[in-house]
Amino acid sequence: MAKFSTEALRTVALVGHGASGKTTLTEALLKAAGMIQAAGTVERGSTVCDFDPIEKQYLHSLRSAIVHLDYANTRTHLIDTPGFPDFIGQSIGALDAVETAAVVINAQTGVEMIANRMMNWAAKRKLCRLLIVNKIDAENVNLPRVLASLQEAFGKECLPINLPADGGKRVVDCFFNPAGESDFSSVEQAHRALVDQVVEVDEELMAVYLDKGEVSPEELHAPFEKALREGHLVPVCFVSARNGVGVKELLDVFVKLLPNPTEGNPPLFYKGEGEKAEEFRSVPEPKRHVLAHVFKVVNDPYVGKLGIFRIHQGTVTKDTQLYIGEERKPFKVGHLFILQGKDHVETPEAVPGDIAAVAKIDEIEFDAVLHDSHDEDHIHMRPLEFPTPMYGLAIAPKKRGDEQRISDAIHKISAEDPTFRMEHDATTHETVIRGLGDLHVRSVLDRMNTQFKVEVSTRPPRIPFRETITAKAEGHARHKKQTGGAGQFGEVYLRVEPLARGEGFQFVDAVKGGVIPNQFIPAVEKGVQQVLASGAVAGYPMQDLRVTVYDGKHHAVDSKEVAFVSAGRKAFLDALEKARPIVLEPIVTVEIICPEGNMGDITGDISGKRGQITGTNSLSPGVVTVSGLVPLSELNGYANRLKSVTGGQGSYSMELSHYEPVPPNVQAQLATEYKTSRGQQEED
Ligand SMILES: Nc1nc2c(ncn2[C@@H]2O[C@H](COP(=O)(O)OP(=O)(O)OP(=O)(O)O)[C@@H](O)[C@H]2O)c(=O)[nH]1
Ligand SMILES: [Mg+2]
Repeated sequence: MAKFSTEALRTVALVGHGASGKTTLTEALLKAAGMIQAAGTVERGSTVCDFDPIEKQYLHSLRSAIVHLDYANTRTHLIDTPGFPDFIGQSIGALDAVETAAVVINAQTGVEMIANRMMNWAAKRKLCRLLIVNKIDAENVNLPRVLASLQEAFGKECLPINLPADGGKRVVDCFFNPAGESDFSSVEQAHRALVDQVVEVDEELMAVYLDKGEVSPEELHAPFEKALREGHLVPVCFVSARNGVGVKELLDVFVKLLPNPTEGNPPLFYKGEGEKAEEFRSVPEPKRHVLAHVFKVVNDPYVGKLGIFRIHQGTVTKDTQLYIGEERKPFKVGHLFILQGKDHVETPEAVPGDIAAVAKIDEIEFDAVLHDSHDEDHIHMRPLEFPTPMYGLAIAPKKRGDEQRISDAIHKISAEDPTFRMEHDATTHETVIRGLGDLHVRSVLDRMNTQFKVEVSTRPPRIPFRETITAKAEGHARHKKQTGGAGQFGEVYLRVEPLARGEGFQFVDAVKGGVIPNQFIPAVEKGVQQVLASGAVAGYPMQDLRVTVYDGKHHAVDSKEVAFVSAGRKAFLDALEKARPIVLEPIVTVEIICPEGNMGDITGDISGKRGQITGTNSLSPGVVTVSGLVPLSELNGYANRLKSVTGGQGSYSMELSHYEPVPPNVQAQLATEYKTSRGQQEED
């Protein structure tokens, strides 16, 4: 197998809205680079990237897939990602493995929600960005309008690097050889606009350009990379993944214009934990110590666990010993792979910029840093912000005795997917799985069924309400016990006060003069925490408050941990009674995709559910997205409701936005339910 140096590598994530054509485009690129004989189609389930049986059934990518294109002495590692909002976690993860985010735009529909989010995400993480307008062959597309809307949405730095010509039968180059006519604007003008934009990042070249009126493509290379890196230029190119127009030209853009790993912005790492962590950037040199980041983990039914990582620094071979995070013992790589969809190809070595994989190393987890020396212990990559999954279903095994197998399956699935989780509610004994939408959770249930051979029944889960306080108050308690031998003594004074929404819980030790000795402060906090977990109104965990312990008493002989735990708990309960506690409910942002004809019903329905519509958007001809803010409790059973309103054509996803107080009648009802259930428990 040919070897590629770091300079000969490119890394690109294809991101963008569902059905914009990313998987089809990957297929066209593989074909154009000579990696496959013929391009498959999503409809026939014959693509390299949508290889999973569930993907073939849904006609959507559900997971990111990795391929490589060897073309013109360059290897491009390409990640095809899902665009459906339910599976956005996979796209976010992929952005951590690449220099360039290539955002695919469907020419039929223009800028859509996920494209928008990905452009912002990529900018925030300082990735180079490329816009690819796909489906230029489709009927009723207005390409000048699409280009204008890209500039409106993402700025004047979005400039075409090629343009459709001959009625969309080919594209003309606007950068290297600007000649000929395009379908809708001047090639010469497009070329000028590009050069003007690029020279702005290089004063010397700007002077030459103003003097001579022209600069060569070679002179432009370094400033071009700089402009990409600084977000000063976002090239736009046109393709039809279906008939191949512009695909070879896109490959040339990858090879000639996209940054190699030494030309991109190196990613941010941290060494150390918490506030003491120091920032640093990896250096993409093959001779340095290894730093690789696991951005994806797959449990493959045939090869077992596969850890997929991007190498940011150093060289990995089959003989390399790698540590996983802080583990003391290394593992030997043994077999090193690069991926082509579901196929693994063994490779002798991987250098900075490579995306590679190892199989059957059980300790490898998503987001782990792999390294080859203890000098690199305690290194983490800047954390990714994944949406909080809110769409939940309570599950129970269909067959008795399946509990363990279900729990194993769910652990494997949630280890792959940071937007999927399982919770066990100790008060209701419910096991709840949570994802970003019904399609997401349904796909997990399908996978449990087909891959892990377990079946579960489902029902709507209890809502994760929270509690907080609305007033400042003071609390006091003395714990004193004198039974036979040594006694127990502890006394605590504390203050509670509300914090802003989302600030969580703070515990402050303001005790002066050692009236509560230092070693007992954790005991006081423990007592407070016990109450925090079970709430003051209706049995829900409390948040957004501060507890300050400011006074107390101890006894030289009788003070014990248990005494301060108990005094802390009682003092906190005392304060809560006066602090006007309330119940908070989760408010979620929902994105509903439905046929245009159902839009009126959907928006009316949302408004009737104490919800608020925040926007509507046309997705593709006849299909719209409706966005809104709705209390989660109002969405129980919404999947069925949407199914009946839209005749099965609708789907929705949601993520946590914030918490808000529930209306007084709901609070009263929750408090009563809680009291009744407690009463019953005591009787039992
Ligand atoms: N006319 C036309 N249709 C295309 C083109 N590219 C893709 N399609 C069609 O668009 C639909 C969606 O294509 P996919 O490749 O699955 O889109 P995707 O972006 O991977 O979708 P997700 O995986 O859901 O994010 C399919 O029916 C394709 O055949 C194109 O260039 N022209
Ligand atoms: Mg796809």
